[in-house]
Amino acid sequence: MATSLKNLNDYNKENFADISDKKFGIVVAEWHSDITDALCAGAIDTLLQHGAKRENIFRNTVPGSFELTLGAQFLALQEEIDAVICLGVVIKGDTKHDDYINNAVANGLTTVALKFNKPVSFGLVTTNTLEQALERAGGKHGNKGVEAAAAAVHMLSF
Ligand code: RBF
Repeated sequence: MATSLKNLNDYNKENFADISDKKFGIVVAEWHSDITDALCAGAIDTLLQHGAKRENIFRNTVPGSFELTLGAQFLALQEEIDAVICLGVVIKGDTKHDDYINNAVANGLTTVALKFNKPVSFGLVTTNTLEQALERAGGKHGNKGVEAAAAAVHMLSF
């Protein structure tokens, strides 16, 4: 699906299942919210393009990316939710906070997916700079929200 320097919407949609009755929970971190809002817009557009109904897409916010895991768990617990899409941006700073957050989110979301047996997408943009994050939220490196939503739809077709 994704490769560098490519705009990333060239996955094969034809094999995807009908998602017109599927319900999606989206969890959006509020840190760098201008960027996470763009990721979320890309995710929602993608779900709609694949046939999801707007009223079946539920957007929730959490303070920061570290909280994506618990937000995902709250949603995955709800029986009617078929898949969860998690979106955040973590930018490297002077300390190792990014490592701790990124690893916690990757491990946490994996655990939630396996515990609830539901797709939980990892839409966490982890970059060295703000510019690199913008490039991945509708810029020259595509929109990782689009990819996270497409991954959820793909997994519902498994
Ligand atoms: N949350 C993000 O979503 N992106 C960040 O880049 C980010 N940087 C942080 C840097 C530091 C030093 C700390 C302490 C937190 C940061 N957070 C960031 C917030 C984190 O995900 C979480 O919301 C808070 O630590 C509260 O649990």
